[in-house]
Amino acid sequence: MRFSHFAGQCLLALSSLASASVVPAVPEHTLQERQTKDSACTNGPFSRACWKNGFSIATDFDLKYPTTGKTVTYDLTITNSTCNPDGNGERLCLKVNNQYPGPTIRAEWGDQVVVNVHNKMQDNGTSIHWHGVRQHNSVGSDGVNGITECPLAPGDSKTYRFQATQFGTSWYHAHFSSQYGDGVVGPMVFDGPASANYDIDLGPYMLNDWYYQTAFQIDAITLQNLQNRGPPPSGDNILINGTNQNAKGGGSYNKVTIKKGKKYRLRLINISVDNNIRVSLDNHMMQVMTSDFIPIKPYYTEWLLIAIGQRYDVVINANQTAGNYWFRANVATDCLSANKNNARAIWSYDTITAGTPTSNSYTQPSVCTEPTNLAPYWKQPVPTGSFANKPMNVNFTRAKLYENGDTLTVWAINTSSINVAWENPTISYLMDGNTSYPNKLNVVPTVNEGAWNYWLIQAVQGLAPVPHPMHLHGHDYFVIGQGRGVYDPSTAVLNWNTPPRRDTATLPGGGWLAIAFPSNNPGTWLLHCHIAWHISEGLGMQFLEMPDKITYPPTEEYQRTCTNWNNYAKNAFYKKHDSGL
Ligand SMILES: *[C@@H]1O[C@H](CO)[C@@H](O)[C@H](O)[C@H]1NC(C)=O
Ligand SMILES: *[C@@H]1O[C@H](CO)[C@@H](O)[C@H](O)[C@H]1NC(C)=O
Ligand SMILES: *[C@@H]1O[C@H](CO)[C@@H](O)[C@H](O)[C@H]1NC(C)=O
Ligand SMILES: *[C@@H]1O[C@H](CO)[C@@H](O)[C@H](O)[C@H]1NC(C)=O
Ligand SMILES: *[C@@H]1O[C@H](CO)[C@@H](O)[C@H](O)[C@H]1NC(C)=O
Ligand SMILES: *[C@@H]1O[C@H](CO)[C@@H](O)[C@H](O)[C@H]1NC(C)=O
Ligand SMILES: *[C@@H]1O[C@H](CO)[C@@H](O)[C@H](O)[C@H]1NC(C)=O
Ligand SMILES: *[C@@H]1O[C@H](CO)[C@@H](O)[C@H](O)[C@H]1NC(C)=O
Ligand SMILES: [Cu+2]
Repeated sequence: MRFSHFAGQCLLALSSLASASVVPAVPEHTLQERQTKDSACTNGPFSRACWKNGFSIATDFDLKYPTTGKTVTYDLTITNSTCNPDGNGERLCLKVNNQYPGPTIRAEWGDQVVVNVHNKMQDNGTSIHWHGVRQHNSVGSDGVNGITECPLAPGDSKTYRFQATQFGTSWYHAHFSSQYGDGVVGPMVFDGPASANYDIDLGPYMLNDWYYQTAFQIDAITLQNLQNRGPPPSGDNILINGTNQNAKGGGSYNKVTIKKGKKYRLRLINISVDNNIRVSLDNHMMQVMTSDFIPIKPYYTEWLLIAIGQRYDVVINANQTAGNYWFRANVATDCLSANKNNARAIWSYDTITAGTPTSNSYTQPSVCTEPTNLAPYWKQPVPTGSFANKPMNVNFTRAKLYENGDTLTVWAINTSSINVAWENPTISYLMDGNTSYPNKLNVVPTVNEGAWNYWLIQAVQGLAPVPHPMHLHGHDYFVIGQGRGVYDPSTAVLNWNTPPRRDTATLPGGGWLAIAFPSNNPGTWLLHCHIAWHISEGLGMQFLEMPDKITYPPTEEYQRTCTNWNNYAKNAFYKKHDSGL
């Protein structure tokens, strides 16, 4: 019955549809064919692949996206306050609109998003990055202080403007050193089609590590870490959507009520600073349908490992015996993540009395590997290229980030740790036509428009094998391969035909990550490890792409924020103490 419903409403290539719960693997299409598959069908519980006005899950959003003509506007005010998300006690918290985590930014695919950010903190600048947003022709809204803007000084405001050219789940966070670990973070949802059907959208479900010291304190310990380059301090707790009990039992669990027979879409987002998390709902398989902003061929899993910055949208079928079930978010110790407590939430069917679950966990996997079955819904092969001759070596070393400063623990890409000058962003060099970028900006040019960039990121051997979640701004890159040890072209397994595509993928501990992306987005785009301590310690570089075609931010606002920042910085109590990112 559901099947005919679906088929009747959606004219997509769904003739091989077997059941309403699973959108089947589509026949393989080339990029060109894909553009002809959009249809006029309407989105609904049984036709989530559809959207409207000729756009659908089949739309190639690199080339085409709706322009709704609608503008959604948000005001985000950042204040220095306190919070107590797990009952352990109040601590400093940099809140957004008086909330931790911050409010959800929600728009529809194709909308223009306008966000006015007001910095009402006393002692920090800020810049807000809209994680995963392509920023097509709007690099000035990418929110990376020292690269795309000067930080916003205390008391100043700035308007970010961008179009939601893709759909799905993401988050926003500050890029001012490790500030987002203290609270400047929130979810972002762009409504659009999906590759699996569901009845109810539960919205974002954020997962993160939580520390009883502030992020700036932990970061300082990590940078000064003289104990033989030892690991950073462990987190104290994990939060699920901003809450959990603490190890001593105070605080409260997040609670979700579900109805038997309904299918729920849950938007999982890892907003951690340093911990890989594995999640599971007892007795309920999760049907995974996205990786970051990319719809995938849906598959079922018991446990899902999520690295920092990554998102997975899943569908949960409430078809078990009505009862209370644990939702678990465990620290992935096999990924060398360390935290003193795991998190739980309680999911209850609406027909029973909500109470403490007695449900049992699925067996937790013990190997730290990113999910391997993330084939994009629309297959997009990548032209074969070579990775052999230009590795970017990720090294752990010690260096001075400043003249006359301490020797610090730093990460480096090819012996150079990124270290931006907040008052002199890369965009200023570009506007001035000054191509003498200092080495510490780690500027790497991309190939010309339309051609493909192939990069091998290689961990230097002999270091602690920490996995690094590598995030690229301005693109969803293609993950051509991942492996342990040193990349060997004669044995490496590369996937050119159905590579996963996303904006954050893991460089395996002591291993390599081979990525590809076409030059099609003018701007300067940060590639960095999303472990807050690691980018603070320099693990990043920027790709300068099609500089002749960059659309610059409005000059007046750009100059004003830089002037205000320079005036503030001269007398600021706290100084920059790290890469600035
Ligand atoms: C927040 O307030 C505390 C206490 O007044 C102060 O020490 C700290 O520097 C402030 N932080 C920011 C980012 O404004
Ligand atoms: C930001 O504020 C925190 C205190 O809340 C302080 O520890 C840190 O040094 C400040 N950073 C900068 C660069 O202002
Ligand atoms: C998690 O929190 C966000 C924002 O506060 C809210 O919109 C969402 O509904 C919550 N998710 C669940 C599953 O409760
Ligand atoms: C978030 O990502 C970090 C680092 O990649 C990881 O250690 C942690 O387990 C992840 N958290 C969740 C809930 O998946
Ligand atoms: C519940 O739903 C899952 C996922 O759709 C399915 O695999 C399973 O067979 C269903 N179980 C029952 C008891 O219907
Ligand atoms: C990194 O260093 C290697 C070895 O010296 C070199 O081949 C490669 O081109 C460098 N990569 C970048 C991005 O500069
Ligand atoms: C990595 O850093 C160490 C310590 O500074 C240095 O001896 C080594 O040459 C570096 N290796 C590479 C490949 O850059
Ligand atoms: C270009 O930038 C460099 C590094 O900041 C600076 O030393 C130099 O004066 C600049 N050149 C011009 C022509 O502005
Ligand atoms: Cu890292």
